[in-house]
Amino acid sequence: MTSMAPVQRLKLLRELERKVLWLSAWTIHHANHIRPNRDGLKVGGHQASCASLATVMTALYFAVLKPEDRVAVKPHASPVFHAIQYLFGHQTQGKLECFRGLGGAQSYPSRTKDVDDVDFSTGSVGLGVAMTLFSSIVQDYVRLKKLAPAERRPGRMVALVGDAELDEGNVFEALLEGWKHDVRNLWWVIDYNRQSLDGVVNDRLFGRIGEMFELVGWRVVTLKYGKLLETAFAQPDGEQLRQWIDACPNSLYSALVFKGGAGWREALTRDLNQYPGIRRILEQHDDQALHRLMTNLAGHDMQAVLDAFESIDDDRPTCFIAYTIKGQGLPFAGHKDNHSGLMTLDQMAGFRKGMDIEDGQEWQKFAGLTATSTELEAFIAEAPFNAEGRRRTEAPAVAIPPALPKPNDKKASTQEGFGKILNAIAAKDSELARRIVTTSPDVSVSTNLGAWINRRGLFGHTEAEDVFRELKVVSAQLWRKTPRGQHVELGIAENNLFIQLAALGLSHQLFDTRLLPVGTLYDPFIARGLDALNYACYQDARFMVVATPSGITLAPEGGAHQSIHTPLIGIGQPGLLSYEPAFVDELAVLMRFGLEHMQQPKGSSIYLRLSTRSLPQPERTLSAEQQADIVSGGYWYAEPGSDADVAIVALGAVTPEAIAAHESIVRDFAGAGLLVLTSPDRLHGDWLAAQRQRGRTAGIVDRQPSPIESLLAPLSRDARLVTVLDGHPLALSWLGSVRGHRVVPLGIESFGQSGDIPDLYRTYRLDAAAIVDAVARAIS
Ligand SMILES: Cc1ncc(C[n+]2csc(CCOP(=O)(O)OP(=O)(O)O)c2C)c(N)n1
Ligand SMILES: [Mg+2]
Repeated sequence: MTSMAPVQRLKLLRELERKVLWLSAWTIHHANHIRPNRDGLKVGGHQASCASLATVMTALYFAVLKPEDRVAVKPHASPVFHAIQYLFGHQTQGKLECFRGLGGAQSYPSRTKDVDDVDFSTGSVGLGVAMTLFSSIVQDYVRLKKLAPAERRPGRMVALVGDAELDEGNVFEALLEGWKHDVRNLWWVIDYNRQSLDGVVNDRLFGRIGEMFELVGWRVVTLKYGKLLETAFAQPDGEQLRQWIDACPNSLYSALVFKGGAGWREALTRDLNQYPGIRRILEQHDDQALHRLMTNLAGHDMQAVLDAFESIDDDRPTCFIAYTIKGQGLPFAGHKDNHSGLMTLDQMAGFRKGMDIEDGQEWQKFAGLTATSTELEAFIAEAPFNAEGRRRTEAPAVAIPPALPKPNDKKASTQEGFGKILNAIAAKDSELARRIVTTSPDVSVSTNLGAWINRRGLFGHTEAEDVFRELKVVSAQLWRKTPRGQHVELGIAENNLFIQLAALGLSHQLFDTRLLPVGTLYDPFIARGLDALNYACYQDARFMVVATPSGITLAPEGGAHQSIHTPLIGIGQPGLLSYEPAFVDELAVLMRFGLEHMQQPKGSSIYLRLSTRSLPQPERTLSAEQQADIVSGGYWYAEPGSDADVAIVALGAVTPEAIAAHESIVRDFAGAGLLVLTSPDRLHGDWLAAQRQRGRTAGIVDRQPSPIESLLAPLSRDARLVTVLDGHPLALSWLGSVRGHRVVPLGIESFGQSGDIPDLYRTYRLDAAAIVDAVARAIS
């Protein structure tokens, strides 16, 4: 590669750019027009959005990127990505033919579903962009601590960003956080095609974008005009042409791009005819040439793109604003409605002809190009990006000790327990302690991470002393930043928390070293970052999220901070296993399990819903069997008699009320049981899995009951269940379907209000009396 003459390299890259444009458009066309359509539904794909990034992506993947770089591709440029991987030999024709079909190349690049080396999944606009920023923090975190293999070079975290993505607030939340953390090795390439989904992006907004990046310390490189236009500007009166384009509103420019040569001629004649130099330019260009000139933006000028990328040789974060045309080279270029536009059969036939591709040669890698296959193959084989083979790493798991230290307080909340368990881990120098990294959006102290941070310190690129400590102002909290620190403190932005966790939770695959990320936030604010949480899980990132306080049990803090439906999120969110322990000994078991489960190939992330309510702790030493029950989702706190007619089922902080209610009903219902659950999510999932398994093995042997089926087995057929949790009752009401028991579900269905626990539990019918009432109702 290095030996190749620049002219030759440019020539080959231009050829590949044509091919990438062709393949992306053809992949979409094939899925929509050639592959049989069985359900009449539009398949879709974004030919125009692909076209605007063809030059930039060709330059990056075939010339600029190195194996250590990691890229988030704008979601709707997925076919461009797959086309490039196809040329590299990492993607198959079969999967391209099946684009957007089952098992085919994905609509939007997916780490877990695509086979061709996707670094970051994208889809929900804005999130992939932020993901690169938080990954750069992780890269520095592992590098400064020397956790990654010594030979690993720092890579650039690259986002290919649609201009309309910059309307997503999470991008700016991330930018600010990145500035605070002094992020490095970050490239954001903005595909400035001036169009979004519905129309043309706002001129006023974009006038400010560059300044915003500069404000937070980024270098801004604008790729505005290509070499043809620059040459025209250098001619007499050329400056008038530059000023005209500079002042041209986005909507007019886009419309003229669509109209083509005649449109440009008419507009320029109207506005600039008084300049002899402009008249000369108009005379020298026929319509086709004039169109080529006027659309010669730098984002489509291979040399300009290469120059811009290759001019950067430091690690300062850089924003490239690449002026492009949505649909460049396609019949609907520039049209404001082109976002989901697909070429018609006729348009595709014309486009194919223009590409010199014969009927039947559509998937051939080099059909229609002028360079020989040998030249192109050799060039592709030498792309620096692939120099080290497979880029995804798989760092080994960290061994978790058989038991975590367990605090022995007689009364405690699960939140305190969490803080103490982490503190005890922090106190020892172990591999486990070294690998845990915590993060929180300005609620570290109030979620009990304080002791951990005191011992392990805050993470920062450079040493920063705790000023309060230096000035001898007494504080329980040490706030010293060092590269050795193991807590990444974030500002209040739950989106950032979840994307930071996503990045930390992929360290074993992105940066070849295992981290055990633990993030804390208030339970209600999971909803604030929910799309980012979903995004993290979608990528199969592995972390533990600890949400506390939860429910109405935080009592005096009132309605705004009460979480009601988070237990349903815990059940409904794939890739996230949720637990809500009542007692600290359960929590210790679950944290241990979670840290291990997070690292299993078939594991997942973990969500612990905790509480600030201090509960009397049971005096017990959990046997191995009890520990296994806690992990599988629940256990009989009070065993039911055989053929019992009633049982109370409790989850989390309201367990003492269930215990009290149980004590009072056993007088009347001797065999009544009390089932304490730790995870409706786990029980529900295993119940469904057992049924599916049975479906598959029907008639053979496997009648293995799932844990909840075994738990409910001792009850009589028509026993009644009263379920209770500090959250939406639906989280437990499904238990009635397991064995056909009737359920009276208690829980929270409306916004709460402030109060103390006795008042609130009475008002929302979670107290012992309400549970006893519900039992009476159930029985009658
Ligand atoms: C969070 C989210 N909201 C809405 C969408 C639907 N959507 C997909 S692309 C798009 C517009 C993208 O415009 P831009 O980023 O400028 O990309 P272009 O197609 O112009 O390249 C929208 C609204 C989405 N993918 N994600
Ligand atoms: Mg756009």
